[in-house]
Amino acid sequence: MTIDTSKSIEACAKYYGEDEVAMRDYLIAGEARALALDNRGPIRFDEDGNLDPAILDAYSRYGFYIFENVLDDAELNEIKADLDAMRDKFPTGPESDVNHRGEKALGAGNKALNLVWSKPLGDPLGGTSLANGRHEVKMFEPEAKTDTPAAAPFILLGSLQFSEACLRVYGHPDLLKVTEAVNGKDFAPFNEALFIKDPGIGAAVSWHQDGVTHWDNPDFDQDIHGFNFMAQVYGSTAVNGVWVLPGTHKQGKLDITKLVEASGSERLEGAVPIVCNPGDVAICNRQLLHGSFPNCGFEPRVTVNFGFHRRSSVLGVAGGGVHSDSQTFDEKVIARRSRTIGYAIDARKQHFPHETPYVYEPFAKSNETYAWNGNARADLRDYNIDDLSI
Ligand SMILES: O=C(O)CCC(=O)C(=O)O
Repeated sequence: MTIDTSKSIEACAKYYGEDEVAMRDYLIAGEARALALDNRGPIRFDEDGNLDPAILDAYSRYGFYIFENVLDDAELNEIKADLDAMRDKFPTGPESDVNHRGEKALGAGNKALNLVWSKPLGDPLGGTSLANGRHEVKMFEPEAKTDTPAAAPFILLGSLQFSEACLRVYGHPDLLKVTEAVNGKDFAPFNEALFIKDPGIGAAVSWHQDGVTHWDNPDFDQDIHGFNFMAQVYGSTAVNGVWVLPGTHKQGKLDITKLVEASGSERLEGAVPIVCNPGDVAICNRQLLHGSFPNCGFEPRVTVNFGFHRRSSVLGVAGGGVHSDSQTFDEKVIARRSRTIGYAIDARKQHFPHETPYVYEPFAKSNETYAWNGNARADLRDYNIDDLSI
């Protein structure tokens, strides 16, 4: 790990009042435990192009794995430039449709939800019925400094329509090969988002498991709710990163309230942070118990989040209604939603002509082709209405 978190850990712990020492010790111990796990390294394939089984083993054991150095500095700089451009278009606040220059804001007039805000260092989901009530417990909400803005940008949904650099990450050939190794060659999309955790204001995401649909499915297994890739633009640390409880993706639906009670606080025993350098991409099982504390440190985190499912997990299934209005995901909906994969592969091919582009089997079989151009850009508007939310 190249990020020195010692100053941020001290600063963060101070926000926790009488729990200062407990929080500091928890962050330090969690970071050490995370770095001792054997679940990180470059994406490795054998001569036949199959993902190294040791990676799949570790992913299966812990429920997450960190692929190191997937995005180089040039690609990260392009993402950062897009982030700057998007922020320039952010509405001035939660109820606003205009940016700081009074121009139409990013996502204004869209049907689907885009930018979600929080109070600084808040936990907008914890202990509420939002997102199917899956965030059972309210995290401690530290008092932000007085000079912070009234609202903090938190999650940007439907992100591929706003950033070509993020679209190109979505079409990354090695990540898509990892996807087929986990979900099969006919994998289907889930959703895409940016998680924005600005220093001193970035909000918490309370402990939760993502899935809402298949917990009682007779065919339930550890991969039935799919996974998320979490590409790190600035890195991810014990202070600002997602924490996970390794192995819980195999344990069915957990009683989070009980776990918090048993640990005596939201500092769940045995949990570890997903520690990444800039350019690393974590894969995180959606059933793994996970969450993040508010960012009380000095380093920013922006996660380029995008997930995939097995086709059998979504085909014919009634959507859970968390990321999009509920609808039954028939072949037509899945095909429509999958156009993001086609556009992403072509956008990446145009930008990185030296790479071998990923071949997505469902398109190869149906002879569908997708070109990334002005029409495609317009076609992506509101694409997230069809997020395959399960
Ligand atoms: O990035 C975060 O803080 C939370 C991510 C998360 O909860 C998710 O991807 O499901």
